[in-house]
Amino acid sequence: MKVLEAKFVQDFIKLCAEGYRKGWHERNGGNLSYRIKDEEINLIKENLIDCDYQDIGTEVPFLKNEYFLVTGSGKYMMNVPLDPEDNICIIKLDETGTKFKIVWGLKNGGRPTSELPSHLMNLEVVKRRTNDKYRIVYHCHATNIIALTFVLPLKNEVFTRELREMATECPVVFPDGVGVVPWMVPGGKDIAVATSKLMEKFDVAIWAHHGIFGTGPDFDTTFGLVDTVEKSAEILVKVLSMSNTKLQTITRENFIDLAKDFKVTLNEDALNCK
Ligand code: 2HA
Ligand code: ZN
Repeated sequence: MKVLEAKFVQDFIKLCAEGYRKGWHERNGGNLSYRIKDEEINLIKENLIDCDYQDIGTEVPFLKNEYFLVTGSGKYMMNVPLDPEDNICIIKLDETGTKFKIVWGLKNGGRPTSELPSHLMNLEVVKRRTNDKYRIVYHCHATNIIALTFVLPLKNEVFTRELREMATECPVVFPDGVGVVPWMVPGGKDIAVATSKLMEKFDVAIWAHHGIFGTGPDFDTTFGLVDTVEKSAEILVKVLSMSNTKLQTITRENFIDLAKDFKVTLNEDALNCK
């Protein structure tokens, strides 16, 4: 099978296009990675090429020998559907989990996303945490979430409570809440370590004054998660723009009732935070 005919590649491209349509990917902003299943790589194996290994810039031994589909560094999400082979690539990790090689794509040269250390460290943490279920890490520059990082305290429980309060389905979509990374230099190991620590607990990490990282088992769930978080952030921005007091809201007791009916366990720190 040709690489571009594979369902996971089509789904990857669709997410890039949808994120761009949302306005979350100005210029080369944002990136996406997918940990490819064995049966998926077997379908396209005849198209893969060999080349030299390069350093990842961090260690991810739990992902050794695995294959990933990732966006290219400096590439625009806008262009992914128009010419996938120039904008995305498949990489394979070596047997130590410290090096990668490009085995397909980036046909005019280039490197995987500048945030590769964050993507791989997050994918390693969530692979372990979910017993192999989670395979996607998506980073975008969602406008309203970024705006909130200038006015809310950069605390996990505050962001979780504020976002949850804005949309009834939030506690069901992200019962564990969201984590927040203070402003850090992007692209390196330090921010990757800080983000992956949060991914031990949360499916969402917000980078102050920068954007959001979401993770999940498949493309729709991961995109839906980020979309829900950003929708709540948009409502909160509108509420804060109209008034600094709420006349009514979803109360702590309401959340407890919701959690009981929907059979989810809500993060207690956020529930008790006022
Ligand atoms: O330009 O979003 O964080 C890609 C990015 C870096
Ligand atoms: Zn970014």
